[in-house]
Amino acid sequence: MTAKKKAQLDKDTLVRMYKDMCLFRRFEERVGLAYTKQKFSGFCHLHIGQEGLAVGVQYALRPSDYMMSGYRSHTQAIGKGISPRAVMAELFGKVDGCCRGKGGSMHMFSKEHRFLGGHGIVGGQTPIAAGVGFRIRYSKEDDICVCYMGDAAQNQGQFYEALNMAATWDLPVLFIIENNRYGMGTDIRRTTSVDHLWKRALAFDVAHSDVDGMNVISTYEHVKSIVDQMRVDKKPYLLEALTYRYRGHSVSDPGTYRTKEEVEDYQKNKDPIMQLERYLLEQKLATEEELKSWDKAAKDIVNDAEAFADASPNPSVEELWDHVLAL
Ligand SMILES: Cc1ncc(C[n+]2csc(CCOP(=O)(O)OP(=O)(O)O)c2C)c(N)n1
Ligand SMILES: [Mg+2]
Repeated sequence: MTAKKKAQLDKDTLVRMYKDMCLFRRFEERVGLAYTKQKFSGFCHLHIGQEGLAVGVQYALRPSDYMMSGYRSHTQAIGKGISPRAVMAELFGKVDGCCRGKGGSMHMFSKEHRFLGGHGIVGGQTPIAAGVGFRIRYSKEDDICVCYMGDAAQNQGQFYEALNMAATWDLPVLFIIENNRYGMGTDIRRTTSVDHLWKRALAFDVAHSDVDGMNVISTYEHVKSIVDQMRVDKKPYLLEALTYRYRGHSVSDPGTYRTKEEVEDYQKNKDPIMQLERYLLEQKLATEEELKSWDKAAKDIVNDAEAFADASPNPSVEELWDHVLAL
């Protein structure tokens, strides 16, 4: 299966995409700041730089589709419908968080929004996604399950088991490798034998391609055509999305494994928000003032989310063992 048919985007959708990318960036910037202010502790992995992919994919889906991801998934969860308030409160370990404060940064989850984690075990979401794909097939639905993973996660054995089962049983799972070129401080070229990660699909005869994940429009158009086809074919697909994270792997990262120039090159020349900004201005779909006001509106949403999370109470001691699986 190839993904050739292009989907057209109207002005309203492009503007909403822009607003969402601003929200995602501002949200993560605030999360980073809140961490340094010790409003929460533990792990914290920011998605800054990768917004074009999150938004492009989200717009290609419908609410009944499933999504799961790794631990860099605060804003993917928001894109899937969990409110910024509930995600921020979850980060702060508060009772109004989407997991009542018991999941934290790596474990955003909402059955209602079909966002099935937030997984801290690298690659751990991939067999679960195959299970969700099986459920969709068993129920004869035409939803799909998007399963994000990192470039390092695709070296995990369980991913190959999941891909094999998905291919053998025709499970509608769209595996998306967020290739941001590094797994913690390790360059992907030091750990992977292939030059393109989509080649991993060849072993299982799974349809595959790559996409420029820094460009929200290309991502949307490409993923939309894949998803539309998957609803008919009901087979898995492996997409390698080329992207880049600006911040460290987590909040404690000396960043010695890459150069300042490399990071700056992405920020100055390939930034997803900047690319859409230019497009909107060139096409006269927005003015400078409008762009600024939309970014300001994004900051307002983040202010509201943080104030909400600050005010939300800690879970009570009495509910310590509620919603916890103890075997
Ligand atoms: C099974 C397992 N092995 C190792 C780790 C430690 N670890 C956490 S993140 C990470 C790197 C993952 O990188 P990648 O998949 O590229 O995702 P990214 O952080 O770039 O989004 C590793 C090795 C883990 N959490 N789980
Ligand atoms: Mg990576």
